[in-house]
Amino acid sequence: MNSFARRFAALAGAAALSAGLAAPAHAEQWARTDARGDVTSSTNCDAEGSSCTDTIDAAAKQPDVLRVVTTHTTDRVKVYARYAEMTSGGVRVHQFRVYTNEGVRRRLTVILDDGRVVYNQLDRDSGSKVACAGLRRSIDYGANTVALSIPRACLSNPRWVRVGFGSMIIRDVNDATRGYKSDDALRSGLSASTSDLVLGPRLSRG
Ligand SMILES: [Ca+2]
Repeated sequence: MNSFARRFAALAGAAALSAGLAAPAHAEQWARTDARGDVTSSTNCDAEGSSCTDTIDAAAKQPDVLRVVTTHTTDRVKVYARYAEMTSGGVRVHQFRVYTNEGVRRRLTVILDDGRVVYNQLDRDSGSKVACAGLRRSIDYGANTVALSIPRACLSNPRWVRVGFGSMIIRDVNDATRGYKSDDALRSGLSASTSDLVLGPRLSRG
């Protein structure tokens, strides 16, 4: 995983644990309308793509998430996101974060380079790979949508899950200092370097 994705993936720790203790009502499906014009632009990063200067770029249409729907079915955990606009150019990262009632933390990260999938893997927070057959993805550039799903069996068949989702566009994979643009589907405003992807409410198996 490159440093941008790793940074996006990191910083969980105590925040994730405390968030896991404060979950509201159970549900099989949960949806949120995300703010329009809340893409975080990260610039002037260090050589690792960290310690950037983060600002809101209200004019950026990519990767501006407008709507996210998360679903916990009898056999899969799913996320669906709709964007203001989505093209296939450049390097894009979509990350689906899952936290379970057993304290299992996983991330499904999909990285595309000009529309070609170059990374599609379920990982632990540490970054180590979790073997999982049956990961699914559907990316529709006409409808501006991304849908990802993980079999429950790859998550230890949880009683409930909490889900986060976000996307980023890397400006130059050969120059991490140039930074990236990102949007957390469950948070309005700055997100890039402040904390991990926000988790939604508990979703019981439907
Ligand atoms: Ca948004």
